[in-house]
This record gives sequence, structure tokens and C-alpha cells, in this order.
Amino acid sequence: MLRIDQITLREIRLPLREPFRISSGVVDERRIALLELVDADGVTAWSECVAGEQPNYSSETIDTAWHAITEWVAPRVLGRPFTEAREIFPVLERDFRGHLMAKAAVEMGAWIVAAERLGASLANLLGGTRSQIATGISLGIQRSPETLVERARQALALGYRKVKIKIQPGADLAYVGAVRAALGPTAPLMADANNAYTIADAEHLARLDPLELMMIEQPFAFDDLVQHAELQRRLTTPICLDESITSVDRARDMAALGSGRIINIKPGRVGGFTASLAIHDFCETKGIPVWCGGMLESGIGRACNVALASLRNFTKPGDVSPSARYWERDIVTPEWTMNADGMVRVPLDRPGLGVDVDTDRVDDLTVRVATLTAPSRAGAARV
Ligand code: OSB
Ligand code: MG
Repeated sequence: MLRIDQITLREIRLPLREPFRISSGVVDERRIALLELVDADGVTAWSECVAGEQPNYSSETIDTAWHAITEWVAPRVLGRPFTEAREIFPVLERDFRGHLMAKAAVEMGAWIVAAERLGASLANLLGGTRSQIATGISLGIQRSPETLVERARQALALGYRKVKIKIQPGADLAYVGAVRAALGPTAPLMADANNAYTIADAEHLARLDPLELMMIEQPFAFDDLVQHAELQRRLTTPICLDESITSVDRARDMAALGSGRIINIKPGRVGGFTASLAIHDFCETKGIPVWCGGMLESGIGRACNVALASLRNFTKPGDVSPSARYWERDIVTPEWTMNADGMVRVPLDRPGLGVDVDTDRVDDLTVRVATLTAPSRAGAARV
């Protein structure tokens, strides 16, 4: 039995070591919602909500997620007995549209509680088997092609197995071309546009084809599949979808329409682990490779991504950089590290997340707290 009786919601502020710029916005300090869940037997687990500060990636933000978790997500889960964590997502989807990052924060937390209860690693509970995962870096938009080349060169020297270059009109062909020219024809490069283009740019984007990128991620609108299909017909480079894939149904649509050939799975974007597994399994049957994306998570969300990326069909390097790429100091011990071969170890030998949360540091970074309890516990709801 799995019954979550209390969720403590916290907001922490965690400054990035350097601003991260994508086509739709820039962030220099993360505002991160963390959840601490307690079950009926006092077993606890931490989870993280990946919603950003601004609604520039999806419509959700930390503030909408805070509201959704408090008002609608937590009340559906708190005090309710489940046999398995995978029963939770359908309960959260019934007559409740959107708010997938808010749902995911609670749903993933429940999976972690379940892993703790079983004494299993989160990776094993999800069905993961790899003991280490291949890692890529996501490089924000830089001031000049020269700066980008330098950053990409450093990344490969550190062992990264994939270099993702953020692009936008005015910072695309010349930037990616400079990196390809400097680092050679076999460097594992890709580009991510975060919706910066429209179908009118199809010919322009086709000029990326000769650069032999591993893939081009989400060039068009955050919810588009049809225009991506038209572009994919005109490109030899595979399109990878990120923002557009919000459910296994959208993954099916992608396959049916030919909107892309690769999927970036972010568990927060799709409502949690149950939906991620469904997309993973569907893609495996269709021969569609998947990889695990990132949302500049702290070490808690990173643990979730590492666990998920240990599954079979995560066959391309994930955006699962080590802690030091983002933070002066992470909020978990040990911090996430990467070896010289660009691999991150999956903590299969430890129950749950596989890292300890540095609770003193979380307390120091906390700017607001809410304690949510089962509605039946009269008077205790929402302190
Ligand atoms: O599009 O993958 C993206 C970060 C924030 C929002 C969107 C994206 C990203 C990244 C960062 O690319 C990946 C990481 O966490 O390192
Ligand atoms: Mg992306």
C-alpha cells in the first residue's frame, strides 16, 4: 500500500553559475519548488517541480505549479491508498487538464516513496538496468560563434558525448557551422531552437543539413506537429521533439504524422514517470530513439532524470550534466559527477533517489513553505 499523508512544499532560490539563454528567454537564478512527501508509515522522499520562472517553455511556472499542487493535485493524492505508484497519474488526469509539471512533481515523489518503501533504487523500480548513462551538455546561446566554439571544445574535452547548441534566428548557421568546422565532422553535435522558427524558415533550416547534426530539436511552435512533419519531409537531419510531446498520445501522433524521428523525454513535461514509461515503451516498439532532457534541475530532479535515463530505449546521451555545470554547490550529497568518458553513474545500490538531500542547505535557501495534509484530517489542510 502506498498512501501519502503529507507534502511539504518549499520554494528555494538557487543561482546558476552563469545565465542560461535560450531563444525564448534567459534565467540566471532558479526558483525551484521542492516537495517532501511523507507516507502513512512515516517514509519520506523528496521530489522537484521542473516548472520555470517564466511561461516561456510551457504555460506553467513555479507560481502556477504552486497553486495547482496546493489546490488540486495534492488533495487528490493525500490520504488516498494506492497499490502502486502507476495508479496515480490516471487519478490526476481525470477531468483535470494540463498542469503536467505540477502533477509530475507529486507523481514522481510518490514513485520515490514507493522505491524507499521497497528498499529499491528508483532506477530499478522504473525498470532501468544501466549502471551508467551517457551525458550531453546543453549550451545556451553565446555572444559570438567564437565563444560558442570555445565552450563546445571544452565540453568535448571534459568527455561529454553530445553537445547541444541552442539556436535562434541570427545565431544559427554561422554558430553551428563554426563549431562543426572547429571540432570536425565526427563531433556529436545537435541544435535546439525552442520554437524560434516557423514553416517560412524551412529552406533556411534545410541549410543545417550539410552540418550533419545528430538532430534538430523543436524548431517550431511548442504545440505543433503538422508543420514539423512538413519540415521533416524536407530535411535529412532527424527532428527531435521536446515541447510538443506532452503525452503518449502526442508521441503516437508524432509517429503517425512523421513530425519527428526522436523524442526528448522530460518526466516533468509529460506528467511524471508513468507517462514517461508509456512514451518510452511506445517509442521502443516503433524503433524511435529517446533521450532524457533537462530543465536545469537541482540534484533532486537530476536524480529522477538519471534513474529514468537508465531504461533500455534511452539510447542517446541525455541533458544530464553534473551538478558543477549549474551550481556552486548542489543541494544533494554526493553531488552528481561525470567521468572522463562522459558517463554518470546510476546509484543502483541505494534505495530511492540514491543521493541525500542536504536539508540544512535547503532550509537556508528556502523562501516559502506550505504544509499540505490529507483533507480528512480536519483543520490541518493547508497551513
Ligand atoms: O529545451 O531542453 C530545453 C532548459 C530549460 C528549458 C528548456 C530546455 C533546457 C535545456 C537545459 O536545454 C538542459 C539541462 O538541464 O542541462
Ligand atoms: Mg529542448
